[in-house]
Amino acid sequence: MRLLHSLSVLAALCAAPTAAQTAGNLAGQEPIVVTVELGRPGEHAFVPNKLRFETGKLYKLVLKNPSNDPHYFTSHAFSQMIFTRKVQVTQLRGDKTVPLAEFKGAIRELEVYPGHSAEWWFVPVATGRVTDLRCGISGSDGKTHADHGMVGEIVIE
Ligand SMILES: [Cu+2]
Repeated sequence: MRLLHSLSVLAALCAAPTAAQTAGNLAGQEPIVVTVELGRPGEHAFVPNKLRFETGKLYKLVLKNPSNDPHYFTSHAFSQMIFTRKVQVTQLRGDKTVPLAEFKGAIRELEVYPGHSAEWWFVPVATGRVTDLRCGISGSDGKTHADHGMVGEIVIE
């Protein structure tokens, strides 16, 4: 993991004297939407399990859980390479996704329950490749979902 020396990225994130102003600056940007499925019925996996982001861009990572089990999206290394703008809990009503709640501040991991989804809005601020993406939930067999292959890789360029 290597911190960027790019002044433009730092300026975009740090120049504003308050967090509210930073959020305001980012609010004007259209996010790049990336969707990851957390499991599928009978399958413990991230789909896709390789994610790629670029520093300085605003992303909306949609974490959808179409499976019958709760799942975590956990990567502590990744959480240290991004600036989180917000996390939104959403609900599908008809064909519209409606936000139910919004969280701001440093986020380390998310758990999404079966049939639901959450959106992690962030800007990557450091480059690197991390392989600690995993779901640490234990199944009835005593093994974690990660043991069953629910792991992944994240690259930030
Ligand atoms: Cu899981």
